[in-house]
Amino acid sequence: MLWQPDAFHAEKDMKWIDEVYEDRRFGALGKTVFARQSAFQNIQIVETAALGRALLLDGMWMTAERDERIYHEMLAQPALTTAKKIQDVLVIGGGDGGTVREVLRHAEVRRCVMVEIDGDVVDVCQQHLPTIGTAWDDPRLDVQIGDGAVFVDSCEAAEFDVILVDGADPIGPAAVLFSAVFFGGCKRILRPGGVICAQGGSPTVQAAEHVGAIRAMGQHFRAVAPLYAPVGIYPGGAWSFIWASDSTADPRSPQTDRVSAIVDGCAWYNAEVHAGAFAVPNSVRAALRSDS
Ligand code: SPD
Repeated sequence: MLWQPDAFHAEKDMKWIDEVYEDRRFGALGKTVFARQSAFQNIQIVETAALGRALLLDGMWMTAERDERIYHEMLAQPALTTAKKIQDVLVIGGGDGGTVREVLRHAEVRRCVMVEIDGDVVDVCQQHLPTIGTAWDDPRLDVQIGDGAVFVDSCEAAEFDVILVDGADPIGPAAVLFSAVFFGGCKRILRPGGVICAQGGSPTVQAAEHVGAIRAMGQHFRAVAPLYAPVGIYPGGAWSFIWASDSTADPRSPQTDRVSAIVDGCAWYNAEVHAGAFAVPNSVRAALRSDS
């Protein structure tokens, strides 16, 4: 039997809010405090009982105040601590501002360009999720509203040291951000020693998409290494990121000075977490060995 909201939550008008993914539901008890249909998607802000305020796009959980730091740290910091240089950083997506916040914690970063397709997401998150996007006023940040794939094609070759792909799920407007064509474009605009890291979906609930993205990156980069972290609000709870580079740097060995510069402010990330996160589950290894 479904657990029902108790009197405390019922009085606050809290109901079950679920992301329906294929034949399963992933939910939290909460109350919708804002909803808008943008040109691209439905944007919903929910006050949850367990995780603070959260953002859903087209009914899919994107971020929540009390577990966003794990996601944003693990998307950004393994790339930022292993790239040769981190002067110029490109973030594709990431309209809640959590990823650029992580980037701009590094004093070495000179310029961070964020390209988000849906300007309404940025506006809504600035208004409703100010604890996530805390770096909007940083003068090194250049926010551009537009299609990330088109932006990549418009860049000069070797323009960025790090690219972080913080797209939504591989359905709808973000599907292109999982394609080999897109990753080929990213390779063109990365400098020697540069690193790309993309959110890679759930290794369990979205196993095919996850493995497909690893393969797509492998078509273009000499080294591809998935890494994993728990993000409780996402389908399956286990989440992935895919690190790739043409450099010979070991993805498991971060530069200690860069880690030291940011580690005290991290909720999850540290040098040991970094190394351990690159352990690849057997199910993913087996899928990568298979033909399809
Ligand atoms: N299923 C959720 C996938 C989330 C990817 N990015 C979310 C944006 C967080 N900055």
